Amino acid sequence: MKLVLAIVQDQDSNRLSDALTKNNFGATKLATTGGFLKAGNTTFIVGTEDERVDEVLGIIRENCKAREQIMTPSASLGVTVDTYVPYPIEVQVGGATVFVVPVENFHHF
Ligand code: 2BA
Repeated sequence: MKLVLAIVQDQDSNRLSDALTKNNFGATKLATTGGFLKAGNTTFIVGTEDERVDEVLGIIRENCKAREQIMTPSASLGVTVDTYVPYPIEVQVGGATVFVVPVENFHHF
């Protein structure tokens, strides 16, 4: 058995949730925050049999789009405030960041 952890953009989360449910995957959604943009994103936890992992990955790929996001870097340590000009930069986010990890035990009481 495997655990698929997929970090996706909030805009894709309902569509992905519907697609997983329609295909009989059990999924849990967590409201999470990206470390770099400090913006909300959604993490899906999907436990599934090894032979269905590729199917989950296909569903994630089909339902999650890459998007450009603008961020304005904030002044950080080591930068003199007088000389610091926070130019906005464009960052490409997603479609999805996915980890597949082995499950040692699964219990459903
Ligand atoms: P964030 O950490 O908010 O990152 C958003 C996007 O910013 C990233 O998109 C990437 O394009 C860019 N980015 C991240 N760190 C950067 C850096 N040090 N310098 C320049 N650009 C940087 P994605 O790669 O698609 O990641 C989307 C979200 O997935 C991330 O949101 C984070 O929540 C999660 N994630 C990505 N890689 C991860 C990892 N290795 N472990 C855990 N979570 C991860």
